[in-house]
Amino acid sequence: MKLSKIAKQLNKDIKKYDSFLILPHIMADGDTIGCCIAMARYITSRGKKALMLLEEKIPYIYSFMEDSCDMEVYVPDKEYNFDVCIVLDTADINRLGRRKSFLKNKVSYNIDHHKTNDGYAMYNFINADVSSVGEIIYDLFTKMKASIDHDIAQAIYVAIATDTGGFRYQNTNKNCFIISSRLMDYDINVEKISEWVFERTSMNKLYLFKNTIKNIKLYFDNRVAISVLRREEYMHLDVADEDFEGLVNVVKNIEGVEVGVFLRERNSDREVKGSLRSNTDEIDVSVIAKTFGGGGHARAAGLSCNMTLDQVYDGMIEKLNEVYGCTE
Ligand SMILES: [Mn+2]
Repeated sequence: MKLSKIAKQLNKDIKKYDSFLILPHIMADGDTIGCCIAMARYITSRGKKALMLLEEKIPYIYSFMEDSCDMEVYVPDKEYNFDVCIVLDTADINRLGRRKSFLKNKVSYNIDHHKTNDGYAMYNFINADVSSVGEIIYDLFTKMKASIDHDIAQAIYVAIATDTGGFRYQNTNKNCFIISSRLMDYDINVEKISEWVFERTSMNKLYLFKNTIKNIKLYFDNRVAISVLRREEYMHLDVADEDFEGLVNVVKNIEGVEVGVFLRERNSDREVKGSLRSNTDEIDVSVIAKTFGGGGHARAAGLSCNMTLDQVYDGMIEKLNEVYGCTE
């Protein structure tokens, strides 16, 4: 569907229906959170009910936006009454976790920028050429002639800024800057947002960084860097999924490294979560992630699977060996 069609349809549905459920993906990041807040707040400003329903507690670094809209953590067996369901930045319906059944028999929207998105909703808009869903939401709101306020502008800015790694990643484009400059008209405080989202390091995170660096191994003439964290290394800390975010950059940013991989055991030693980054157009890491049930973008992909860390590690080396030849 074209964006102008989605805009028209959504305008119609906001007029027609009373209650909206806005869903971010599991282990929510800045893009999905920012977009959901912007959407929920906008719908509320039109006099309708909108609830942002998260799978897990909002990560601390985004908690400064908590009051921008109605938000809750999903409670099993609780009754949620709504007419329309809007899913943002979610490549795959399974990335909704326990909330995926909400789409059944409902008017539903799926707005995303992952090329692997198969269009699981009633109305789908997928554009893999943009930096973030934040970019799409801004363009959508413009087409809808939506009125924006400070909190909506701030949320869209967070979405774009985080998915582009602070306007540093390859997906950063002209439109990111054009949109952000327009958002500045709403007096958003870039310094405050950056401090919350990018700058501070908790003691726990420092510890994770230290171990991630310690565990780095280089392969294939230093073109591949892999690091891991095992449960025994961090179980004694009060850490959440969000604390592991960005650790993959430690391996990605090593000079000369083309592929950076970060793997960790999650809730058991048979549950692995991984992040993959590519610094070259020659290697599409989403293809590698896919062989472990994951997905994502060519330069940034992720996976989550029920295998041991060693199994994933060895499988990963094997996959990379296909690309880099058998010197290791
Ligand atoms: Mn995104």
